[in-house]
Amino acid sequence: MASQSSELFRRALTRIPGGVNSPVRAFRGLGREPFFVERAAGSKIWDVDGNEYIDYVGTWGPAILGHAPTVVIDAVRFAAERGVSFGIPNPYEVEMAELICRWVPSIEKVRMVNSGTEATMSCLRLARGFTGRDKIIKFEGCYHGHVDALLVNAGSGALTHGRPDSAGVPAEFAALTISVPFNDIAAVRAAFRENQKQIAAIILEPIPANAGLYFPGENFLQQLRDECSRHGALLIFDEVMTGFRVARGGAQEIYGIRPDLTALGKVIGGGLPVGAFGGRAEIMDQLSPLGPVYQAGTLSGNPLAMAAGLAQLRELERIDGWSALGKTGARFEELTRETLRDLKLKWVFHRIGSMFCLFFTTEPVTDLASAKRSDPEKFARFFKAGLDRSVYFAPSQFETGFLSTAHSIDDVERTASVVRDALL
Ligand code: KE4
Repeated sequence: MASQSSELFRRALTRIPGGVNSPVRAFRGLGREPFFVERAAGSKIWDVDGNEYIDYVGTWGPAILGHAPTVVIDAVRFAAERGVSFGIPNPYEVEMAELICRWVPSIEKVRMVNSGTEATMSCLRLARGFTGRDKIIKFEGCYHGHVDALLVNAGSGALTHGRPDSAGVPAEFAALTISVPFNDIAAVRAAFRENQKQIAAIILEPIPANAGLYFPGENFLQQLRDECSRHGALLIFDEVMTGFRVARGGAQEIYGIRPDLTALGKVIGGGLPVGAFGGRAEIMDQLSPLGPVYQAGTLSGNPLAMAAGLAQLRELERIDGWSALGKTGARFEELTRETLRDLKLKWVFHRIGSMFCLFFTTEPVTDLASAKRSDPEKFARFFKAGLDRSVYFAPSQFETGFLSTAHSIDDVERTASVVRDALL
C-alpha cells in the first residue's frame, strides 16, 4: 500500500508546481520522493507515516532552539489570543527593533519584513537610493533569496536545480549585477575599476552557506570593507542564515566587521514568516515615510512573528545558547572526523558553531567552483542512507546542516554511527 507521504505527494503534484512550495524540498536528483511532516518537537520530526527522524535542517535555520520550543509556543498563544495581525504599530515591534540594535551594533535602525528575500531586496533598493548608483557586486554561489537582481549565479535551490540564473529575469536587470568568485579580492577590485562610481553595493553572505558551507579567506571581509569605503559603495551582509546563530551578533561580531546594512531572517521569527534589514541611521532614514525610498508590507512586524522571535532570542540569551551549540557542534565534528579517519576517507568537513557541511570532494572548498567538485552521486547515497536510518540531513550538497540546542549528545552520538554506516 502506498505510504501517506506518497499519496500526499501525488495530490501535491496535481496542484503545486513540483509538489512543493519551495524547490529545495523536492528531493530532486536524490532518487526518492519527499516525505510529508506531521509534527516536530525538539530535535525530532515525524512524517505522516509515523517515521521519526533526527532533524538537521531545522526548517533551514529558524529552529535554533529545536522545534516547537515551549517558550515560543506560549508566546505565540499569548499573542494570538490578543489578535493575530493589526497593520497598526504594536509594542512587540519596538521591543524587537531595540533588541536587534542592542545585539548588532552596526544596526542603528531596522525595519521588519516577512522573508529573507524581502530583506535583501529592500537592502538593494535602499543602497541604490542612498548612493544614486545602479550596479551591485555579488558572489557566485551566494544565495540571497529569489530577488530578480540576485538570481545571478545564485546558490541554494537555484544551484541544486541547475538554474543559478533564473528564467524570467530580464537581461537588463542581470546586467546590473556583477557576479565574481567568493574570496577573489582581485576580481572585486577589477569590478570597481571597470565600473567607476557605478557600484551601489557589495552584497554577500559573510559565511557562505548556500553552496554548502565555506569561509572567507584571511582579511577578505576587511578587504571588502576597505574597497566599499574607498569607492563610496555600501557593504551589505546577508546574515539571514548566520544572524543570531553563529554568535549573538552574527558573523559580523566574529569577524569584527561593520557592514553598512545587514539582512536578517529565520531565527528572529522563531519559525514564523519574518525578515528584517537595518544599518546606519543616515541610510535607513532614506526609507519612506521619512525619505524617497519606498518599502512596505501588510504583515511587517506581525505580532505573532515578533512574539515568537522575541521569545526565541531571549531564551537563546538566557541559556547562552551559543556556547551550548558550540559544544554540541564540537562533539559532532569530533565524531565525524573520527569516522572519516577510521574509514580512511578524506572528504572535506566544514563547521562553524551549529552549522556544518560534508563535501564529497577531497580538494579544499573555498568558493562555488571548488564546492561543485563534490560528487553528487556519493552525496545522494549518503543522504538516502541517513534517511533510511532516521536521520534527516539537508537534501542537497549545496545546503548547510543545522544543530539546535535541543540536539542532545545522545542524538549526536547516534547520528555519528549513522554517518559511519552511511559512508561505508
Ligand atoms: P527566504 O526568502 O527564503 O526567507 O530567505 C532567503 C535567503 C536569504 N539569504 C540567505 C543567506 C538565505 O539562506 C536565504 C534562504 N535560505 C534557503 C536555504 N538555503 C531557504 C530554503 C528554501 O529556499 O526553501
